[in-house]
Amino acid sequence: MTIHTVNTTAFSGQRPGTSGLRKKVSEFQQSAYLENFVQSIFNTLGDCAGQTLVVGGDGRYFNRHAIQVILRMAAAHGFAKVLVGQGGILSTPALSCVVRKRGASGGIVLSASHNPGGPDGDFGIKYNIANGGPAPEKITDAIYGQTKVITEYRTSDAGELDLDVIGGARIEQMDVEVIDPVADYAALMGELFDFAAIKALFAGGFTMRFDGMHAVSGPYAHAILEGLLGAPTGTVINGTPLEDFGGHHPDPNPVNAAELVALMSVQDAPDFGAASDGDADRNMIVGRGIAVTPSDSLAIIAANAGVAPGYRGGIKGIARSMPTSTAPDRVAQALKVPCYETPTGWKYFGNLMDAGMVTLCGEESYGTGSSHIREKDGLWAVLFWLNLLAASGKPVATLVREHWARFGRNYYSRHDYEAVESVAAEELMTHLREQLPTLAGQVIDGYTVDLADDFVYKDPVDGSIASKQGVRIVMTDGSRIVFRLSGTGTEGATIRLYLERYERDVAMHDMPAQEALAGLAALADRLAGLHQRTGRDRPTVTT
Ligand code: VG1
Ligand code: CO
Repeated sequence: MTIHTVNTTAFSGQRPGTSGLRKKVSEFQQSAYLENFVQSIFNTLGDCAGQTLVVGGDGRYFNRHAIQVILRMAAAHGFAKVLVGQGGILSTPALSCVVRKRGASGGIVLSASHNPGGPDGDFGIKYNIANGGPAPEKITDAIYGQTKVITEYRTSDAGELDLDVIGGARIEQMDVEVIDPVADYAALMGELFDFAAIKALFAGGFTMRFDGMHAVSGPYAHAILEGLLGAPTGTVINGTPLEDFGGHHPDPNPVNAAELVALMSVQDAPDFGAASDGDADRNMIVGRGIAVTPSDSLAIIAANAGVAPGYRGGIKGIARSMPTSTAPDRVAQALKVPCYETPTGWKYFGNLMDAGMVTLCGEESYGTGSSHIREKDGLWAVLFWLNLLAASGKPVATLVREHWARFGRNYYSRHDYEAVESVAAEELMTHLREQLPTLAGQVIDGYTVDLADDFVYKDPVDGSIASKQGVRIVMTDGSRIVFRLSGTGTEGATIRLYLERYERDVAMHDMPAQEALAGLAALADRLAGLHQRTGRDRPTVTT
């Protein structure tokens, strides 16, 4: 085995987005494309000697190859040890858990999350810091800076390592430990939730379907739900990770997990349904005949946190991404704890959790989590709901309705316009930004605009500033229109329009969400010239 320095040329466009670098697999397959990015991470870290790194991914196409490349390069940079999940598998939350539990200096997550996989699909890579969470912008900016000036990378010429057998190996002077991808994570879940109560629930005939969407949550769900909690075999469906996710979008929302939603709509539907995404950090919660919006789910979890042993002492605060509905804010107010509004992307929650300022975090994009790790956590949310269902004895629909009756209902929807021509999308945002200074105070379609701005976040812990995080138009009655461009797409631009309307009156809680939001959607279209500029008469996906 020898360590080599290889000459290379920089690639343009290796800027990490909302959650790491995501590109088409074909782009990653270009010679040295992955190596350049990994070297840029290591260059940013500086001296890696003696450090421990955790590596794993969601099992999608290119995952195994990427891990071999990273192992050889880590060995060439003097890492003392790399922990890698068996078969190259580690869900994003499990990787966060392992980094924290084993005191690693960081981790590399290989995933494009909810984006499709396979040779024609997407791949992704993300660096997580020692707290187990996504690297903050300061670091991702530095990595990007390195990708632009890179001229060489260092690697070992060692052969392929067998990732399928648990145990130790060595590359150059570096120890490699292939670990059980589920064990540490499952143990942590057992500390947070009342497993005895959930076990008793299943023993009593409670039925559930968990849709793994052929992605990485399958092994975790099999082991925890069907193994530790005694749910009958067959509770977990699509539970074997496939390199192409069976050709589907592993995105747990009512559109892409339509099969589960249909299953939950029939008369003898299971009591509870849930799904998770490509890398298992997202979750969808479905009751009999009701899909819970992620914003409501966060609010309901916050309002009932005390049912789970890990949260009995109460929560310190909540943080939600700006486009997420304000339902959690109302709970925070009732609990007399702070609620922080951050830009989109889990990396902005890390500082707040590290500083002990918040316990629960969430995003409208089916992401919920807590300070037990530093990533959003799909199965964690599902286990929280199971704990709540066991403790309350009430069905999902009743819990949701009671929550609305107490706090009011935040009608909510996100409209995505995917693969729009980038120039048209940028122009739309510019057009909106130009109107911002004059919107406040205007009365449009019966709404009075209270605030109109392009969201700027000042991190209360380190004072760092993130600007241009989305155009928001907030009405005096709490209704909101938010526009931003996606930072995870790999084709053209994706425009996201977020709509929210608050209804205190219980008599008004029964409308279909799209109907309740139709007026705001029309207003948003008019302000942005959405349909005219994109040439589309409806969104690609509505959730
Ligand atoms: C999307 C979501 C965002 C989420 C991000 C990563 O980003 O909107 O809330 O944090 O995906 O989630 P964007 O920039 O496309 O809107 V995951 O599960 O794809 O890592
Ligand atoms: Co994900």
